Amino acid sequence: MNELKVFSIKKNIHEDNEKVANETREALKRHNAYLINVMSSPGSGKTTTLVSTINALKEEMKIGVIEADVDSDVDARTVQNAGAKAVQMHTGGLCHLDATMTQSGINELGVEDLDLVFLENIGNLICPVGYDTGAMKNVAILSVPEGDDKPLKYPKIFGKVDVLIVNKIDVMEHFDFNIDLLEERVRKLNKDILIIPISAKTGEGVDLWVNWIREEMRGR
Ligand SMILES: Nc1nc2c(ncn2[C@@H]2O[C@H](COP(=O)(O)OP(=O)(O)O)[C@@H](O)[C@H]2O)c(=O)[nH]1
Ligand SMILES: [Mg+2]
Repeated sequence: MNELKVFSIKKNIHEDNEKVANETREALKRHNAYLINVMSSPGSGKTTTLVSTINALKEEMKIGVIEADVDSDVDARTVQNAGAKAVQMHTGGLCHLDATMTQSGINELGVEDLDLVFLENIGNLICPVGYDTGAMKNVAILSVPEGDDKPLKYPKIFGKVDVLIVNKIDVMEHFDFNIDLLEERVRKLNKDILIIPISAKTGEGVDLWVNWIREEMRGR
């Protein structure tokens, strides 16, 4: 098994988060690396979506993943096995990542040889959205079993992200999930958002998501 870097980070309350985030974006641009921040509840399919994405893109670009969790290294091992360069950050109980923590992740990962980097944020719909990590784009995943009412309960995240992936559409028939109603609720909060229904498991819709990434990277 490949060696995997696992390290702990702490919150730096003295840094100006916006300043550090902007510095991160500038540094990534200099290295021609594109950072996407992925946020969602635990279990909605962040890691599975990343694995599908890595499988779809790994022949055409070098991909890295910064995994952030309170504990364990299972996700980092999973994306590493899929073909990404990976590091695992431990937040010691913190429920979000700020720009300084993300910068530590980028430094540990080393992005000089990478084209595309994903940040798998800590699983929850509340804390991560308050912090600019330095990513170029922010993505949320909502899975069908979580329900179509989540934009009503957690408006901030749906109002902020560039893309909403609606995952687990393969199990739609088992849930009373109304995707039109979800879209209506999300658009009230964010008229410019791109909504992409997928099944990370079967691969349905993943091409739309992957094409969006290609387009964004072309225009960087
Ligand atoms: N049916 C179905 N299950 C999925 C899909 N995506 C993820 N899962 C399952 O949902 C569980 C949590 O997925 P994971 O990617 O670990 O979620 P994370 O905690 O957000 O990273 C796992 O058992 C996955 O196999 C999907 O599109 N359809
Ligand atoms: Mg995960």
